[in-house]
Amino acid sequence: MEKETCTFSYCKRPEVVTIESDILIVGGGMSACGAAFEAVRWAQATEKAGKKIKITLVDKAAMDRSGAVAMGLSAINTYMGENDPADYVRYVRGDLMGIIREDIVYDLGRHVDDSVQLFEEWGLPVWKKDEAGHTLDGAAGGAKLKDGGKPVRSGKWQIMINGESYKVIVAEAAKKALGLENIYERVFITKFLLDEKEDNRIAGAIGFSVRENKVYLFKANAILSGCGGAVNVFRPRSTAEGQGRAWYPVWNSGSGYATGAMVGAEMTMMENRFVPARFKDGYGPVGAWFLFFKAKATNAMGEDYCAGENFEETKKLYSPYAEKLGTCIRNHMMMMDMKKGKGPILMNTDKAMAELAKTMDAKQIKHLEAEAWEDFLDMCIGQAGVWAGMDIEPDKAPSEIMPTEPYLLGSHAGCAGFWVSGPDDLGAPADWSWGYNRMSTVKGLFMMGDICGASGHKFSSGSHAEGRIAAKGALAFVLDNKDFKPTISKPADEITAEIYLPFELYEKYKNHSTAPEVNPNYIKPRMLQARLQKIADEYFGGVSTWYMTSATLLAEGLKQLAMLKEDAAKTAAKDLHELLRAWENYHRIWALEAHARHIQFREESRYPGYYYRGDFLPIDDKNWKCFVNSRFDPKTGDWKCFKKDYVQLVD
Ligand code: SFD
Ligand code: AMP
Repeated sequence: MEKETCTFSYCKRPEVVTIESDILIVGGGMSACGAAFEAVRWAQATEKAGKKIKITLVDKAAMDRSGAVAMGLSAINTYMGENDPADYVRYVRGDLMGIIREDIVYDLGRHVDDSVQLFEEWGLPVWKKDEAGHTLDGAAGGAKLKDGGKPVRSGKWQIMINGESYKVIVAEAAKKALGLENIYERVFITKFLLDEKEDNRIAGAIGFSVRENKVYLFKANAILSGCGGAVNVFRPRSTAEGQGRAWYPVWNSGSGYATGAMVGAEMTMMENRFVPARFKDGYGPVGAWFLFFKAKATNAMGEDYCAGENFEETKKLYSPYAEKLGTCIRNHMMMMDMKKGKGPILMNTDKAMAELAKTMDAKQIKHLEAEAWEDFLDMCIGQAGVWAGMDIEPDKAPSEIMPTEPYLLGSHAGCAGFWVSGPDDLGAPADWSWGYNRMSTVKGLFMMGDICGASGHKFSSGSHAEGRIAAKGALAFVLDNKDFKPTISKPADEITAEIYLPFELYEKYKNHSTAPEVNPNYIKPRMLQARLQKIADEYFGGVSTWYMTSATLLAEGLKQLAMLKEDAAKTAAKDLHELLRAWENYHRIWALEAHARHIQFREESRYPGYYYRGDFLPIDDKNWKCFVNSRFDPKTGDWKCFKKDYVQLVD
C-alpha cells in the first residue's frame, strides 16, 4: 500500500500556536509538579539578578487529577525520617536485584523528605503517633513532620496519609508557582524536536490540543520530561467488560519513553518491568495490607508460599538475591504455587483484622474497619467497588490476590528509563556525571520520575523530589547556555500534517465500507491496540505465558512489531479523542520495542516473577551484573544495545 500523507484535503487544518520558553516542563504529574515548584523558586532568584527565565508546563490532561496520583493515595512510600539514605540505597538495590544507579538513589534519598514536609505544609493530612504511641488520623492533627511530629509508619520507608486529595494539593502549589498563564492543559505532546544547527541538542516539542483544532509548537532551551510510565502495552487481565481497568494510570501511555528514545536519548534497564501483586480484578494495592494491617498472604491451603520447598527451589537459581525476598521474588514464589494448582492465593484480611482487634475496644475496631475501606477509597476506588459488588467484607473474608499484567515504569518497584547524569559529589564514576543533574545524553533534555532509569522506589514523594532536582539542573543549564536560540525551520504545515494524518485518513476513506470501524484502507486505534497487546502478551512474556519469553519468541515478536509500526501509519481517527488514542498507541509501540530489545540483549532472567528468559533461566552475575543501555540513532534509524559497568557505591 502506498504511503499516505495529509494534505488537509479532507480534514480541517489546525491553527498552529508557537510558544517560546527557557524551560518547558512536559507532563503534569508528581515529577512535573515538583519541577514547576522548584524551577520557579530558582527563576525568582535569578530574576532578582536581572535574568528573566520563562517556564512553561504542558500536560495532556488536567493537572489537578492527572497521572498516577490522580485518584489519590493512602500512603507515601518514600519518607526517610530517622533512616539513613545509604540504607535506602541498600533496600532499593536488594529489591531491584542488585543493579541500580546508587548515586541517583542516594541523591533522591537525601532530598525526598523536604518534599513530604512541603506536602504537609500545603494541607495534606499525614497520620501521626500521639505521646502514648497511638495512631492519630491525619485530620486529628499532631505536630507537623518538620516540627518533629512522628508519622505513622506502615513500613520502614512508608507513612500513612489521608490522601484522596493528594494530587490536587500538590498540583495547586505547582500551578500557583507557575501562574495559570504558563500552563497548557489537555495538550498531548507527540514528539520532541532536535535543534537543526547543533547536533544532539533539544530545541522544542510539538503536540495537539485534545479539545480544540490547534497544534502547539513549544520552542525551549531545556526540556524537563515527566510523562510517567507505560500502561496498556501488555494485554491486561481485565478484558471485555473489564477493559480499561488497570493498576497504573491510563494517562501513562509510554510518551516519556517514546519521545526521548526518538531523539536519541540513551536508555537504561528497559528490560525491567513491574508486575505488581494486586487484589484480583480491582487492582487494589497490597502494601498497606501487608505492612500496616500485618496481613499474611497464603495459598488456598493456608500455607506461606514464600517458605519451604518454594524458597529452597528459588535459592538454587536466584541466590543471593532470593534471600532479600524482593518484590519480583515474592511474585515468583506466588506463581510457583499458582502453577501447582494451589490457588487462589489469598490475602487473609479477616485474620489480620481479628488479630489487631484483640487489643481494641468496639470503637477502635470500627475505626480499624473504616481504615481498611479508606485504604482503597483514597487510592483505588474500583477495589472498594469490587468488594461491595462481590459481597466481600474484608474483616470477615479473605480476598484473592494475583500478579497483574506488566507495566513499564521506573518509580515504583521497577527501574526502566533513561540514562542520566547524576550528582558529582558521591564518588560515582566520572562518566556518570556529565554536568547537569538528571540531564539525559541529549543536551538540554532532562528526565524525571518514572522515566529516569535504574533508580526505582521513588514513588510519589521521590518523583516530586526528583522533579525538583532536575529543575535545578535545568535552570543551571539554561543560565550556562543563555545565548542559545532554538532552530526549528520545518514548516508548521509539515509537522501538523504528520500529527493530523489519522483525521485525513478517516475522512478520506470512511465511506469505503458500510461500517466505519471496518475498512481496508485504515485501522482504528482500538484494533491497533488489541494487536499491540497481543504481540506483547504472547511473545514478550505477558500473563498468558506466565511472563515467559525466549530468543526465538522475541525475534518473532519484534518482526510482528515492526509490521505493526508500519500499520500504525495507517491509523484513522474520527475525532480528537481517537487522535489521542492513535498517538498514545504509537508511543506504546516505541516503549515496547525498547523493552523487547533489552530483554533480547540480556541473556539471563534477572527479574524472576517479572519475566523469564526460558532459554536463560538463572541469574548470571558473571556476565550480566551490569546495566544494559541502548540508543536509537535518529539519523540512521539503528537501535543498539550495549553493556555498561555497574559500580557499587554503598557497602
Ligand atoms: O499503593 C503527558 N504510587 C505510589 N506512590 C506512593 O508514594 N505511595 C503509594 O501508595 C503508591 N501506590 C500507587 C502509586 C500509583 C498508583 C497509580 C496507584 C498506587 C494506584 C506511585 C506514584 O504515584 C508514582 O511513582 C508517581 O506518580 C510517578 O510520578 P511521574 O511524575 O513520573 O508520573 P505521573 O505522576 O504519572 O505523571 C505523568 C504525567 O504526564 C502526563 N503526560 N503530558 C503531555 N503529553 C504527553 N504525551 C503525556 N503523556 C503523559 C500525564 O497527564 C501526567 O500528568 S501503591 O501501589 O504503592
Ligand atoms: P504496594 O501497595 O504493593 O504498591 O506496596 C506499597 C509499599 O509497600 C511499597 O514500598 C512496597 O515495596 C511495600 N511492600 C508491599 N508488599 C510488601 C511485602 N510483602 N513486604 C515488604 N514490603 C512490601
